[in-house]
Amino acid sequence: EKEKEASVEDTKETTEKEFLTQPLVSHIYTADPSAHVFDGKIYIYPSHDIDAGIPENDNGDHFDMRDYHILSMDSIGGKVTDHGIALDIKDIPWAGRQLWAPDAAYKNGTYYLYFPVKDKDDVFRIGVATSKSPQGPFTPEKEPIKGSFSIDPAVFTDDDGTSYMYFGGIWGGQLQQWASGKFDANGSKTDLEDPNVPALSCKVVKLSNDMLQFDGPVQDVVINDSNGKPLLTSDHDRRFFEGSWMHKYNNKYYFTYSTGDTHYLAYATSDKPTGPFVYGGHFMNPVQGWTTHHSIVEINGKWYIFYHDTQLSGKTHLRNVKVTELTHNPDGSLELINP
Ligand code: FUB
Repeated sequence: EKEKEASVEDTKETTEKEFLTQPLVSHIYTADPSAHVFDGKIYIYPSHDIDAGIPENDNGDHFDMRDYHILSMDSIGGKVTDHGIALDIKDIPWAGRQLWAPDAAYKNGTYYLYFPVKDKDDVFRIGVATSKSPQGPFTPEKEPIKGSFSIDPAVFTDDDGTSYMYFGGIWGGQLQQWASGKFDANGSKTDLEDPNVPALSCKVVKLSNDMLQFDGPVQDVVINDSNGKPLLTSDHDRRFFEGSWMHKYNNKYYFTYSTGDTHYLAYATSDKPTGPFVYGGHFMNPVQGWTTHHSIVEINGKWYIFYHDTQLSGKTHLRNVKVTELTHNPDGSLELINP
């Protein structure tokens, strides 16, 4: 009887281990997974990659996504359900092209889907859509969020109920074109183009109580090294590029992000959600494919990272989401993952 029990346990463990290395779904391409637990169920809000036939370039034009599908599962290792189209670009009145990495939040009986998309002038803005169900369908607001720009919104609600949006991305994400505060159509296509100045920062802003607007100034997410010096533009291994996320662990705020052209996931910590943050290190080595994008979530007392690679297609714009465990070391550092 004992042997039988042990073998059932072994099989369970093998199945979970296998699940943790495989794409969550293979019937569509998915990327940029923002995972949340709503009502005891795991929901994943990913980009839906398609092959639009657009040649690859540094601007990311080949990422020409047109809708979102939401995935859910009851537990890690459980069956994954695709809930179909939750939001279509054709239903967003102000949208031009490229529905990039979304995130979701819940407040007072409503679910919010935040999404970056280029407007009709080809400038990235961030929009919000609402639903009474975490799986959608979502109805978009008529206009983008006032004062929003760039890409990759990540919404974090602190224990006191205050919600913050982190957003931004350089290169194709256009953050550098907003360096003066106004969009510069002829601005740099990469960064500040000065290796010795502090690197461009991700942005953070408080959200209004109705979760539909910014409430207060857009601030820089400052990341300093352990000597209190800001990371510089030339510091490609450590500086912020795109794909931010925020989670709180042991009363510390962990700002996590992609280093883009060096393909790492890195973290920085602070005692406050708005920083300044102290650079901590890499916590995931490069995945297969150019982009790396993640979210971090606690599920039944264990921490997981949802991320993507290109295992199914071998093509950088046709990605697949995955999940694996994340370890917080006793000293507060994050254990490095070799995906
Ligand atoms: O999916 C398009 C873009 O690729 C995302 O917005 C970035 O974070 C990168 O994953």
